[in-house]
Amino acid sequence: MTAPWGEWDHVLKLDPDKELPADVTYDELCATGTDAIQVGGTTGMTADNMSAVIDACADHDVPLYQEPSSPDVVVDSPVLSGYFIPTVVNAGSPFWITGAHKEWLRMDGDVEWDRLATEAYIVLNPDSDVATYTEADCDLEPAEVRAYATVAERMLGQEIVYVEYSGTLGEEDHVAAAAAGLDEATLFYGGGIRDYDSARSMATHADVIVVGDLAHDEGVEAVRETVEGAKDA
Ligand code: 1GP
Repeated sequence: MTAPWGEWDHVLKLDPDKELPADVTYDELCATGTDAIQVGGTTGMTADNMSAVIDACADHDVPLYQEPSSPDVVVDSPVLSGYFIPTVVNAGSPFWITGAHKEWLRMDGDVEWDRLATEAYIVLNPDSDVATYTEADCDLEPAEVRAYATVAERMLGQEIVYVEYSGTLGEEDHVAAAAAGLDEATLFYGGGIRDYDSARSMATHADVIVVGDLAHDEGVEAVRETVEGAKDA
């Protein structure tokens, strides 16, 4: 059976620590045509602010996933379709590879495994919060990105590989290299998608485009354009 994300082109990632523009509602963002909403962020995450965004999106039939950045912010909610559990394969600190996961399982012995999807990040923007936090080695050649993608899929059994340029548009040859390293995992790309063209070009390499800051900076129409770009690729 194909995983749901195997059918997706576009994901909207909403950061509970960031405001929406004054005239924008979560309802409108859920109705942009995006295939799924992911609730997550790197800094300022709490179970309360995560829950507020999850609840605000609950009445829509777009699939809703939480991406917890640490064990203490996992929200147990029936309105969630599931959870994306991130691992940063090029992290400098092992905490972000297996340490946080070990702490989570130590704290919560009753994990619903069939609601979890594993997601291997390759973090490539050295100026991003996620790179700083995880002490990621972002200085990678395309061949190294390709090898990391294969390690994630073949050796770590990850269902999703996520090339992450959070905050800036990435190098297409690095995204293409990740795609070349995968057979079965779904390739997500995120970072600096601001319009139709950037969505469309990254979607020629990645299976799924993730759009984040644009929703918080520009609002509904801009997000809708990226949905069109991702779907047209
Ligand atoms: C962040 O990859 C996502 O985790 C999206 O990045 O905020 O730059 O769109 P942007």
